[in-house]
Amino acid sequence: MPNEIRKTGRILKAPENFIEPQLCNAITSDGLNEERRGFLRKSFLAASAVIGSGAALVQSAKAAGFEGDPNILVPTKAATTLGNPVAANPYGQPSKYEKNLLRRESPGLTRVSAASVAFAPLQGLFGIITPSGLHFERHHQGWYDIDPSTHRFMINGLVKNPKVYTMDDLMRLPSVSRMHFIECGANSATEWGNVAVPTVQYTHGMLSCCEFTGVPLSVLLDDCGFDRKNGKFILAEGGDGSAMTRTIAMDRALDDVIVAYGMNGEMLRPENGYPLRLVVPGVQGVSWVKWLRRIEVGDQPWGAKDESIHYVDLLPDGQQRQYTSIQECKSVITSPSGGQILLDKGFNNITGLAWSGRGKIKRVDVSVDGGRNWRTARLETPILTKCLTRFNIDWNWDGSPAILQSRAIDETGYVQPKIKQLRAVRGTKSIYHNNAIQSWKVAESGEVSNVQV
Ligand SMILES: Nc1nc2c(c(=O)[nH]1)N[C@H]1C(S)=C(S)[C@@H](COP(=O)(O)O)O[C@H]1N2
Ligand SMILES: [Mo]
Repeated sequence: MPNEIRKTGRILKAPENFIEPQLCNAITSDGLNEERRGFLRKSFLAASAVIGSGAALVQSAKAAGFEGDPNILVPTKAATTLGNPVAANPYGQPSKYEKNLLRRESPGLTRVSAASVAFAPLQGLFGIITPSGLHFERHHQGWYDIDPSTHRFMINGLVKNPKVYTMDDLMRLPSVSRMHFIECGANSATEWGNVAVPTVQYTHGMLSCCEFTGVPLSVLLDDCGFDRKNGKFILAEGGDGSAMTRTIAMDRALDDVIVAYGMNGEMLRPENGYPLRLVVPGVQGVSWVKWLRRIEVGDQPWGAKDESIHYVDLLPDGQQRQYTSIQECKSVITSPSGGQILLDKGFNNITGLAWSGRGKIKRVDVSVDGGRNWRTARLETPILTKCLTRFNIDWNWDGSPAILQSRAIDETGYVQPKIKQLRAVRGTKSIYHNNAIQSWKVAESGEVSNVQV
């Protein structure tokens, strides 16, 4: 890494990551208020001053004839004492210095009893896998920690042998492990109305990506002898009080849907459907039914409440788009992103995520001038189908205002649209399926904010 990068490449994390949660009250849907902004800048400067005081050490290290990194010479506590014993934390936890990297409720949304959403802190995550404890949460009626020994899963309807499975029954069957993203259909909903919530956590944080393990649904449907002629749809039903049911077409059900119990190498977390959830790759989150207790095979769609009243898109001509299940190709720059601050001109890595419900990501372009010029970003491996793909691109910030955007293209050739293009077809009344290009404005001061261009 060239030296100048080390000297100038500093992006401060969004305020939420390093200030106490209660101070986040100052962050509203309008961003930071003036007083808070001043306070944060002062804290940044204080933090830089501490880092800067290493200069004296460099002097004495040089005097001692040491040419390398003087920090190696510091007799730190870690280098001179016995460490903590093994298994002091039998279940490992993040460092105490990371305690502010949390899923959070949006300042722009009100909670309706237990039914709410907690967003994943995309600005603080690396690579493509979401740590289980930071996976976003969306519950229509709160979450449960269901005893797996009492949980039952039934398949009925147009099948020869309706069956009820225990968790033990399921875990004896052939299993697969696959990495897939899950995105709530309402992710980026606030952008339809240009609410401009302050950070990427709230614009795009109803998005996560994990390795899921479970039994292919096709294996279970075969096991029950489903009616291959008339069985055209399945209904998935959750065990919570929200009466969450979703219709899924049979060709999709037989393709890559998983009845999953595992997430990131261990059992699902209770918030994410423990002990059983449906994984429907590429399809909006609502179909990924949690606390899954029943699948019915039928010959036509059910038109349940969550597919006839909710999760439909109101179009300008008054019609509704229904069963708009697939999450179209989308991307977002996660750093630098809203709420972060660039402290210096010079080299800054731009990084983000791209995904498509229709397959693999083929290319991501990045613009730093609001979409006039585009450069192709580096895609990091692995590049998997219906999975997040991480991209990176070099950027030398000259200190003048900039507008950062990313534009993803998937293997079908579909190009992520601008917000204006999307509005021209879909209007402004939608809540769901906003996959428009996101713009982050970098001000001369280095502050990054959410804008629409
Ligand atoms: N049983 C049940 N399944 C559910 C829900 C729910 O409230 N109850 N919420 C759905 C919605 S709208 C989404 S976006 C995803 C969220 O999954 P997560 O909480 O694991 O992120 O679960 C879906 N499955
Ligand atoms: Mo959702």
